[in-house]
Amino acid sequence: KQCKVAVVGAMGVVGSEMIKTLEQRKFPLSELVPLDTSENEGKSVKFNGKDVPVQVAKKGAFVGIDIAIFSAGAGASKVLAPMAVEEGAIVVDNSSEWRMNPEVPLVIPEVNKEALREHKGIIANPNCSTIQMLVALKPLHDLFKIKRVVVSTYQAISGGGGPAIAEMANQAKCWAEGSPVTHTVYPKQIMFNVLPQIDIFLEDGYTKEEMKMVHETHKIMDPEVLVCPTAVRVPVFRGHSESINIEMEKPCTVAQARDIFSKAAGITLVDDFTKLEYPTPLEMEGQDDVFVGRLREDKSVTNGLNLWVVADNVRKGAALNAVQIAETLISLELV
Ligand code: 11C
Repeated sequence: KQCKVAVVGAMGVVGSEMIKTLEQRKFPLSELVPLDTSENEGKSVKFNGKDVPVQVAKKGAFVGIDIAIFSAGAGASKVLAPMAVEEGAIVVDNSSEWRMNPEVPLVIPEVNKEALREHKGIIANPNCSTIQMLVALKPLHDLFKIKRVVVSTYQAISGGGGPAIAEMANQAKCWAEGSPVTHTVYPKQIMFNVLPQIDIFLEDGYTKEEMKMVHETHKIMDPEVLVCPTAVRVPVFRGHSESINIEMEKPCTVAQARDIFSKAAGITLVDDFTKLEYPTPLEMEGQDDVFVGRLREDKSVTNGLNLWVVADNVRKGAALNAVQIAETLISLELV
């Protein structure tokens, strides 16, 4: 089936990557409709070598659209996603707005694509840090049942979009020139620093980003898995890394885990410490897979394992996962 696809937030970091991903994966498109705010009207995006004009995302813009992929922020999704559904589109939304709504499937195709069958018009794309963690953990959970996860993230600044990327680039420039280094996007200087804060703090001292990892894991994979998260921003442009410690019900050796990861969908194993082989965000940038390495037995607990997981947050963490959801909707004949 050929679909007419709208990308809402087409001029943003993730929206642009969505358009690139649709082109690279030869998505069965009859027409691409880039939508954005009125400020961007008249601009255009490149798609398959042609300039496609950006239209305004507003009432009436979704008539005739089969699938609308949104990356326009929670506020815009709140208003525009129901409007798009009313006008006949299926919405794949990258924001946090709809993720925990019980009527809305929250989907990582490698983990829970069957949840798509329950959709009522809106499908949510999970948070980037959850996506890469669960792509890595699901194959182990299926075989050994994970009881508890302790995860510390090392998240790239592109998670904060264009303004965050510009802020760190500017901080590097100012530092090199010897001028004062300022900040407005992040609460403190990010260049040459590490911030143990992503998003706002909640009453108990956890951040919203940390709690997304807990709640989304429960909705997507298993409500019984205990998750203890610490989300940290690091001065990396693109690619989130995660140090993950798991405790399982059944024993799993490092050799078994390596064998499982080397065969799992959406995962590339990069794990040979004797050759200094392990994934880093700089090397994995622009790639589709979730990269797993540094596999070690946790000798301090029974059935424990440590792993290091890296993925491009703009790609598998956002744009690619959304496009894969759209592809799966077509393959399951849900469009
Ligand atoms: C970050 N994870 O790295 C955030 C960005 O809920 O979609 C994505 C926020 C979200 O800053």
